[in-house]
Amino acid sequence: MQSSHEESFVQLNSYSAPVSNASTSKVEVLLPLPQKVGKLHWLRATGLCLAALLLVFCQIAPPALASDHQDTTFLATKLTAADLTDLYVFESATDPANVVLSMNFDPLITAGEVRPFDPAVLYQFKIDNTGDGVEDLVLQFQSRRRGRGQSVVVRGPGKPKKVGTESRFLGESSVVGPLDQAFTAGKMKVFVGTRKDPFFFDLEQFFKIIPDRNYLMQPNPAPPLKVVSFRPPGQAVDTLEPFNVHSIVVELPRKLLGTGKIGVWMTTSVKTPRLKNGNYAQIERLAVPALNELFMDFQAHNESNLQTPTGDAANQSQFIRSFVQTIGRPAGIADAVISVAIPDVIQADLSKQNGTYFGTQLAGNFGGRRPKDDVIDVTASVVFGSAVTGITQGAIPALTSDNVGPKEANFLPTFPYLGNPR
Ligand SMILES: [Ca+2]
Ligand SMILES: [Ca+2]
Ligand SMILES: [Ca+2]
Repeated sequence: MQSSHEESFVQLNSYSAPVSNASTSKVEVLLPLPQKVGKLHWLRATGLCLAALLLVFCQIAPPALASDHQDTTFLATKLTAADLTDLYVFESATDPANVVLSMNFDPLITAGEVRPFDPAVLYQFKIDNTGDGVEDLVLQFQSRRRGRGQSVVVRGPGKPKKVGTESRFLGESSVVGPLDQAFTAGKMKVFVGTRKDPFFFDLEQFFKIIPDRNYLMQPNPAPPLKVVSFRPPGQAVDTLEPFNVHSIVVELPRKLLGTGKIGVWMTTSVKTPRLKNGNYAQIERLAVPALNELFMDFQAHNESNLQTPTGDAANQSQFIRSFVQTIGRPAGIADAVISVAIPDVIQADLSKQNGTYFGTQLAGNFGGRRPKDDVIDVTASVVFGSAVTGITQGAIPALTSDNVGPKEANFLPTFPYLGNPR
């Protein structure tokens, strides 16, 4: 934990090129493969011990959660404001000509907690409308002042002065608005404030299934896995139910972003002494939910956060292939995941309606991701079931749903769509 922390901290301050461990890091044996059934009793015993350890650990440590919550030790402990959790891209409920972008960050805000925004962090939606994985438009947000009287500065959408992992402010005029109430910025409706975290997931059980995804369990414990099912309905728990999150929600005319297919991702950036030019340096990026958390070694998150979608085909695909192989499923499963989720951007088709998750790629509709989409079940059904490929070999039906779904009370039917905070 300590070394990972220091590594992240060094990278924030110096942005030394991260050392790639991608070729050597492999997902450990996470699930009992068919040929290992004979060892199941041993694995179960180990699992009980590990579960007991986890229980003890959880009682002395702060909660460890994820969709992409707490995806590196540095973000979880030193700069929670830059910890991105979920990105949503969806059709407006009130105007079919509009699209909505929502970015969540700074997770695990407890009920009633008033957590300030951090003016050191630059938040950006990045939109590629030419299909090359390079942003053509950006939307920028940054809070002003510390303490009482905070406000937020909005810039864009506009053509970035610099693409990639360094950023500068857009040159065009900016709009300043209040926190925690909707305001207008040009043709956009904007909300920046605290919301109920819309993500839902039985993470407690997920960390029993794949404990090395937990930042509190680093370096990767071995041997992981013996638990091979989510909890049944009635016993499954939405671990994120008690928590709020910071959110940026923007509703704007589709035509401001493009006319056809787009890829959207989000980034957080900070100033660093390494950049003498004063540019902001990317510290996290995120788009497709559960991609990093399910397939990627925890230790690789930091490196992935410092990359751009143009590198995903080379860098991310190997983790997906390795994971699928480790759980004993055919390579066709990995091919299916890679075809819809790489590069790591939320795809949407602005010329279409009636979006469904991965619908741009699979169904020719708007695509995108709505706050109520059960992305865990969709992803788990592809990886552990036969949802997309029709491949049944090695399927693990008990892992195809976490048996937690969206709760209506956590959402709003209209802007800003995410429910009021606890
Ligand atoms: Ca994150
Ligand atoms: Ca582009
Ligand atoms: Ca679910």
